[in-house]
Amino acid sequence: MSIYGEYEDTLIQVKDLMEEKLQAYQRLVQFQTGENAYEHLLARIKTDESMREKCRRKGIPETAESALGTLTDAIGVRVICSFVDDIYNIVDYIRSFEDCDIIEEKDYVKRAKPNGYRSYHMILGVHTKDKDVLGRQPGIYYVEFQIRTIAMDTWAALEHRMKYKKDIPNQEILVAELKRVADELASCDLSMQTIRELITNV
Ligand code: 0O2
Repeated sequence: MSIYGEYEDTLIQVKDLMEEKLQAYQRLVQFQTGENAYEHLLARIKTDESMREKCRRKGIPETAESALGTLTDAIGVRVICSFVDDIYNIVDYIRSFEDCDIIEEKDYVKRAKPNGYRSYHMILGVHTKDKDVLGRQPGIYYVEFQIRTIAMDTWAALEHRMKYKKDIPNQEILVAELKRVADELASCDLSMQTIRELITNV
């Protein structure tokens, strides 16, 4: 039995709904401007194994209550954009969703983490007609959004891999190098944004 138990079907429905909303937004922006709202979209439900591992890491029981009531990233949606401005347009669009509460927002684009990590994070509480793990009906299912540029995403993927490779020599040098690259990529993102504006305003 999956850690999500009887709530798994609703979890899938909420994930699909978020995906559909963002796909509809992509179509709308393409129709209105001829450009993409984002480059690609990745929506997933955290696997049973990863969720159990996260519960153990956080020192909480491996239960549906922990996975869906305490933790908020059972449903994860990652939106990858070409330009920094697109991130904020998507954030505004997500803020406009009906029957959803914004639980948390973290702007690691404007305020990068000390290691150089950049991304916009949002946790949404999506209201459903189905019961949730805490017995509420309408229920609330959490969704974690990570919205970032292609450059930010490439960096995060590499840095994530490094975290799991504990035996890498000269860790400090690598951490400093990664931070330097993150700042350079952020500077490139800004330049790309400026070039886009210059082209658009011709
Ligand atoms: P996993 O395995 O990806 O789910 P906080 O306690 O508020 O400081 P919290 O709760 O981890 O931090 O929230 P935050 O900072 O919004 O991070 C949520 C997720 O963003 C993380 O999930 C990562 O996926 C990603 N993330 C955050 N910081 C970094 C970073 O420095 N590097 C990379 N590569 N990804 C990051 P989890 O729970 O850490 O793990």
